[in-house]
Amino acid sequence: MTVQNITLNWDQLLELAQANTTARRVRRPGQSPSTAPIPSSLHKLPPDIAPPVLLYRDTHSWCPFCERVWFALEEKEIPFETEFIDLSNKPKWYTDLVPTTLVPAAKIEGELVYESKDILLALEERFPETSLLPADAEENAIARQLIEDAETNGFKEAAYKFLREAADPNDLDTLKQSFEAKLDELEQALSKYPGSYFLSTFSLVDIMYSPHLDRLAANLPVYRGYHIKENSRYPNLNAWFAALNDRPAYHRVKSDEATNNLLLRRRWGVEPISNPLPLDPVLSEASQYRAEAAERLSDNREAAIVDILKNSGVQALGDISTVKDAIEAHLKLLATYLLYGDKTQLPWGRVGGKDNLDPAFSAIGAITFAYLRNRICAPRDMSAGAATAFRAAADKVLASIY
Ligand SMILES: N[C@@H](CCC(=O)N[C@@H](CS)C(=O)NCC(=O)O)C(=O)O
Repeated sequence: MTVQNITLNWDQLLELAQANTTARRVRRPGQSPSTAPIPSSLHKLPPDIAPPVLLYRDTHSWCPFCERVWFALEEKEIPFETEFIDLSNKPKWYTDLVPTTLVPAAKIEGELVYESKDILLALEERFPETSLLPADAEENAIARQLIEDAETNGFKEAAYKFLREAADPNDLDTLKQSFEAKLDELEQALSKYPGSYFLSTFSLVDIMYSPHLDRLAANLPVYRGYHIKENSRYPNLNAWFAALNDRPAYHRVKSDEATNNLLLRRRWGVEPISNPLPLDPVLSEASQYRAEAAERLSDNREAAIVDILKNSGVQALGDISTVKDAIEAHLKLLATYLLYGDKTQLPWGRVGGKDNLDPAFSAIGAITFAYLRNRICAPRDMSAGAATAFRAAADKVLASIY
């Protein structure tokens, strides 16, 4: 059976995908982003009650400081609403509202709080039930100090200097040493309590560091040839990453390595020294992530097609309805392949076979896959695991159509 011979329509593909994943998003037609995650605790509220927290965050879910707040809201199981702020064109009402004009900001039961650290502490104050600060008074004081330190100890600055600053090789070595000295401090701090976290339990201290350490662990190998993960100098940090990986809330809010790597180049212009798209083979093949990727593609295909038509350059290859049909046929092929995996054979040739006489048809498919593979962004469009599975499947189908 080849994947082209499975002729499910979009509704059938969506139904099959939804039978294999519980992940869902809301559609936001005509808006950016075109879909948004559903906070996992929203269902706890009666339909006519407004959530107690409104989070203002960046449209593309790239901001590490917003990720901190989102992580805490998910861990604490607080129902919340999100207002997306376009950072390239901040609305006046937002810059009037928030003195720093930065994201994140939040309204907690109507009261405005800004600065990620202050939002985290305010959430603890208002919602003490699922606490992310230790109950023990002494440890609680240490936690508060570590939270302050995370903002002032120079770790972030040393790390991003090493990562982003164009420098000659000698400078780079000095920047690396300063970064390692700071990372050694975190490695030490992680040895103070039994268990893998900064304190005796998971806490706001872990949340303060996780978005930054995640980005660095993805970016440094590709842009500086430097590894935090699997580096024997940092056993505690590696145990910490492994412990985070067991937390469902973390998987809802984190981005994948490819998103982080593509973003660094786009946003900061840093040149990679190796492949920015390494794809974890386990995540790539995991059936629940393949189903989530297929669900996203089937449910959000209309917005995807509009985006591909507008931004990939594919329009040059024919009249709009022919191009649109070719995009759609290839997207269906990808959704089917995501769902059926190795139970099917890929086309290994032009889609549509000899009957398809339009030579542009497969070219449109190739552009569609190449564009989407780089365009998908986690967790804006789908979870990190689903984004990895999506990119891996797009690569495989792309390789098969010529
Ligand atoms: N110290 C702030 C930093 C927030 C921050 O830098 N946000 C960035 C996005 S990652 C931002 O709003 N940038 C928009 C701008 O600079 O205009 C916090 O912790 O909340």
